[in-house]
Amino acid sequence: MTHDAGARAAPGPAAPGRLSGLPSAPRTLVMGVVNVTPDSFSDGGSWLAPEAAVARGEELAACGADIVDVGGESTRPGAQRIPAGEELRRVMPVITGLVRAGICVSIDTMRGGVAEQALRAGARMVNDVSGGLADPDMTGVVAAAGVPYVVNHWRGHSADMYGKAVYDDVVADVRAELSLRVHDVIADGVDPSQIIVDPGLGFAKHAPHNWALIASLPDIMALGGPGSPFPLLFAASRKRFIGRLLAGPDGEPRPFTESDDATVALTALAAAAGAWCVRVHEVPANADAVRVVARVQEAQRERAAGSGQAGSGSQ
Ligand code: PMM
Repeated sequence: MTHDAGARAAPGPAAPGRLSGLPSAPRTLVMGVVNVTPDSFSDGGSWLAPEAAVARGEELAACGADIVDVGGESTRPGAQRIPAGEELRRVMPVITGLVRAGICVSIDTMRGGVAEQALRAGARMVNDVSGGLADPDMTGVVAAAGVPYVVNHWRGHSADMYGKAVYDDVVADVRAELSLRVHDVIADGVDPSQIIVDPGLGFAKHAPHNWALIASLPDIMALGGPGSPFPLLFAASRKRFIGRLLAGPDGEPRPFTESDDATVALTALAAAAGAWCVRVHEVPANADAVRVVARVQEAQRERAAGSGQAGSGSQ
């Protein structure tokens, strides 16, 4: 499968509002997931051997992933933490292999020390599902490196997160808590232009909370203030609330491997709402979806400008 060469490396230091060192494109980006874990919800155990994980990352990039997200610690509901040494042992050979292959790598970790070593090995962005809450060292590492940083909405570790899934108004509460996190990571020295926000679908959230947040993505991006929305990472791929929605007549949730079509539908909706990037386990159909949405948005702009000519020659 071939894809357009729409993504290009951001040249030199980032202009204000640009994410330093990451690909950019006139469309939503696609992040492919490689979980180097035995127990992640949807791909646990598949890519535990470093060679298999590197090959998977290369495959994701070849079929359209702009960024490959490498994680070594499962955050599935109920997951227990692993030691930092084990996390490093899992992710480092994979990051090194993917960087050597010229792939843009993101490190998915809650630990500052793991982020630091991953960045030293060539990772270009830190994806911290705890938004800086799990490790007080994280923001210092990110600030010193000046790399893009995902601030995810999070209320606590996976072992007991559903006990914390209590909201008055989930959209207002997530907005307020994310806003506080963003304020605090900036106070710790993180460059505001390198912050990406994520509503944290599934993290201390039941299905109705996730759907409400998906319906309100522009409200989350608007945390960046009038005229300068934060880039938003949308990570719904294969999550349980999708399987629950698509349960069969017996009430059994649809297995995650059969929720990839629904993930593509959500990708299209998120892209249409202005998401900066979608994090997905299966890339090709999502890479197609973000291109379709971008073309429709282009047609909307053409019509708004009064130049909507069918058959003008562009694809
Ligand atoms: N979810 C998972 C892992 N990493 N990162 C971000 N930014 N947002 C998420 O929602 C997120 C994440 C867990 O999903 P997986 O185990 O299927 O990868």
